[in-house]
Amino acid sequence: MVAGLSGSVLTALANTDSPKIHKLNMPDPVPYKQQPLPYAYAALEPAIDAMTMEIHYTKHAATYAKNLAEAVDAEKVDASKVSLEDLLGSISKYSAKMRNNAGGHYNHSLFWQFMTSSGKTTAPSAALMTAIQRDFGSLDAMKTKFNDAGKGRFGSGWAWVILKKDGKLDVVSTPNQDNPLMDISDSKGQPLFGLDVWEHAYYLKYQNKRPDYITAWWSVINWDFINNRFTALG
Ligand code: MN3
Repeated sequence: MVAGLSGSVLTALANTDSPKIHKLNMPDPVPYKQQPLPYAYAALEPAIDAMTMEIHYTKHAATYAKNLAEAVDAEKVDASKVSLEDLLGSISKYSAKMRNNAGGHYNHSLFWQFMTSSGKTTAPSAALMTAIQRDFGSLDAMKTKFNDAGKGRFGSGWAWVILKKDGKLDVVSTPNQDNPLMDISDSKGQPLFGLDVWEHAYYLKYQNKRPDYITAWWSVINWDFINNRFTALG
């Protein structure tokens, strides 16, 4: 994973001509296997409690990775040749098991990176802030739209800020473990960052108060990672 890599390394990865690296998808392709969590379970307290993080990472996310491996095997995908991003882009060709678990594994692999220890979060870069102001009016307006997408997602799913083909940022939400890279998605684009609004992501601490979880989440957002990702996606 790319945790801890400097911006110059990310840029170098993004500029590599390897067919496995899609400049418009990821600064570094997301591996098929679950990677170590880049911080301790308690690192995101008080916004997200340690027990929620431990169960989320060791049970929920680990299961997506395990089930993805089974689907990859059963459906004869050569993971050394097909990037996870490419798989998601043609997910309509595969089973529901592949869709749910490739999405689940990919979304969580990114989600851990979208967060950082409380108090260490920074701010959007000048370039990202310019795009936010252009496409939403202000950072607060973007946050409101994102929060509404998370609150309004009925049942389980994700809220996202995506970079669309036309170069503009937008806020969307996807059901279950779908994401905007999937060919079956109503809202397509490159995910810049996103938030898990499944109950398993917040219920121990917040119970039915999903809006409180969403509000608290902004205190642990990892702008450094997102800034580098925005540069690599552009
Ligand atoms: Mn989850």
